Amino acid sequence: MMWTTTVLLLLVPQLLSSTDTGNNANFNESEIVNEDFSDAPVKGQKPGGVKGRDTCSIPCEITVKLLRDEKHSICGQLQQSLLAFGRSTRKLIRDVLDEQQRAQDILSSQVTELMAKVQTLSSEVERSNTEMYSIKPVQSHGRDCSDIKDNLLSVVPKIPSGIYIVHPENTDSSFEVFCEMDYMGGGWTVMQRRTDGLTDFKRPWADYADGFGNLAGEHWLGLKKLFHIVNQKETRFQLHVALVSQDDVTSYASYDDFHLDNETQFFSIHLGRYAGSAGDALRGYDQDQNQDTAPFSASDVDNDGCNPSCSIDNRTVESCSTQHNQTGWWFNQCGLANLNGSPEDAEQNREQRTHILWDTWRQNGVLHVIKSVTMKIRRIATNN
Ligand SMILES: *[C@@H]1O[C@H](CO)[C@@H](O)[C@H](O)[C@H]1NC(C)=O
Ligand SMILES: *[C@@H]1O[C@H](CO)[C@@H](O)[C@H](O)[C@H]1NC(C)=O
Ligand SMILES: *[C@@H]1O[C@H](CO)[C@@H](O)[C@H](O)[C@H]1NC(C)=O
Ligand SMILES: *[C@@H]1O[C@H](CO)[C@@H](O)[C@H](O)[C@H]1NC(C)=O
Ligand SMILES: [Ca+2]
Repeated sequence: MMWTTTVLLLLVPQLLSSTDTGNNANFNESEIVNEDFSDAPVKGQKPGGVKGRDTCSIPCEITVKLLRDEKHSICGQLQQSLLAFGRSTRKLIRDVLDEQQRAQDILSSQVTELMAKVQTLSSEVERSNTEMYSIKPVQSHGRDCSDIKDNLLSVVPKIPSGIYIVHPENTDSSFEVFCEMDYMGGGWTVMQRRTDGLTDFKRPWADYADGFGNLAGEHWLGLKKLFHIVNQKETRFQLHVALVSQDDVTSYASYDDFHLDNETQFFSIHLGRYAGSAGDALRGYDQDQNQDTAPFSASDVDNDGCNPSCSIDNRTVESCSTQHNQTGWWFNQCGLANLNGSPEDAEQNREQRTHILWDTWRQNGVLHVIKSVTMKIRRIATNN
């Protein structure tokens, strides 16, 4: 662009001066060029050969010669300039085209990249929708997954795991839950699942009360729904915590009388007797660490027993939820269990209490690195 402007600026005075020597006011570019071409081979031609309107005497002839020479040289320059201009214009156009091509190439590679990303995402979505059991909740009502299992067992030989609608006794509410029908005899209502860390568990009280996440994947069923299930008349529930370590070692902790107090009581947890292979982390090693009967805390509701503060690992802690990456749990002076932490990756800082914590599951004193956990409940047959 710069170059073009410069050429034009250089050309303008020359063109103007050519006009002065040629047909006044009636300037015709192509005429000049033509004239120049016809002049070019006539170098050294006799002065008398000048065409044109002039009928001059000798001094006039000299003037004509001078003018002719001047015109000739100007026309030569002009021709060269035009040729150069043409070359440059072609180069410029080539450059512009090249640049456009490059831009187009970059754009199309970006488009390709985006398309690939979209494809990955949609296949990811498809996979999480189809790979995990049934997408649509099964329209088979029961009070909880144990009840559904009992109701269906006489009708179908094999009951699939998946999302079912339940309607606990003495409540107005019915809602979806994930039922595990294969694991350990089936009939399990899943109340929490942590597997890939993709669901945000940094949540306020309202979310822990109502539930969040994706029932077929990571989720927290919600304290209100859980309360409805475990507080049905003449039922008793078992809580089963299933842990998987990074090395694919599994273990469990089981409690035989799991129930919650109501929301006024901040859904305090009650456990019953422990059995299992992972250790009783919910009770810990001494009374200070016991979470049995502890009320629930979240990032914005503090019932954690650190009032105003606790000393944990020589650090002053005012909020266990903050200490545990803003998750909700039945903290009691924080304690040794929090299954709502993040699935741990190997590089993560062990000093921080942000991962899935079950402090009694150790091998030779070393904590297992927990990559996934499921909390599920099932009715226990009562003797009557
Ligand atoms: C300019 O020259 C062309 C070609 O010789 C001619 O057709 C045209 O009429 C001329 N224009 C003027 C304004 O003289
Ligand atoms: C804290 O929680 C967020 C959201 O779930 C997560 O992305 C982050 O990795 C967690 N931090 C740690 C240190 O685990
Ligand atoms: C919650 O439980 C307490 C103690 O059992 C009871 O006094 C209170 O009325 C209950 N609140 C609701 C809203 O049911
Ligand atoms: C806490 O401090 C005491 C005394 O300063 C020290 O002996 C102990 O090892 C510390 N504990 C931790 C977990 O850092
Ligand atoms: Ca506190």
